[in-house]
Amino acid sequence: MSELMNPMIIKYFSAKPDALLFKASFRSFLWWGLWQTMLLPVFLLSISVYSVYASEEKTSQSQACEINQGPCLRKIGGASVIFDIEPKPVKANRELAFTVTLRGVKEYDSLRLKLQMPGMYMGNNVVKLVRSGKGIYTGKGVAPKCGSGKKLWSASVELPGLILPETSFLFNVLY
Ligand SMILES: [Cu+2]
Repeated sequence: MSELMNPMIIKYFSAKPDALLFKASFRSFLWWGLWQTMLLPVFLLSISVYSVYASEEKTSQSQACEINQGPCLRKIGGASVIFDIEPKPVKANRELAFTVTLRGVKEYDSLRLKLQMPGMYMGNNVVKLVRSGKGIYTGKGVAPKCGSGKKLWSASVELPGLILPETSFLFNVLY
């Protein structure tokens, strides 16, 4: 057995207990110091990552829209997205004319407008908005009456190629 032990282990076992204790505590002190110096950059990095994530969240969130008061404006950087529905007041189970006006954004042939209820699957309801003027896109669709009695809808405009490829407007329908 003793022939199999390497010199380091023999040295370790033959060392005096207080010397061993000192070695062990000095080593743990070094580790602690290493942790402290490593934790600070990790901490700072996580804060910066979180703040970028938080601001990203903020810009991708839906915008509440008082649609019956008039069109909704959403600014994204230097671009503007204006959302409107006619006729007013906006009602469920009725044909609605959706208009999206883009300023400071490239021209598209058409846009996809997804109609959804937050937190509920209401089928695949996509309105095709066709370009009807410079930066103006229009199309018709229906927001069905919901069995749950909820009236909040989300209209998400897909803007392919932009930093924010989708922007949503929240609006209420009347029954
Ligand atoms: Cu619903």
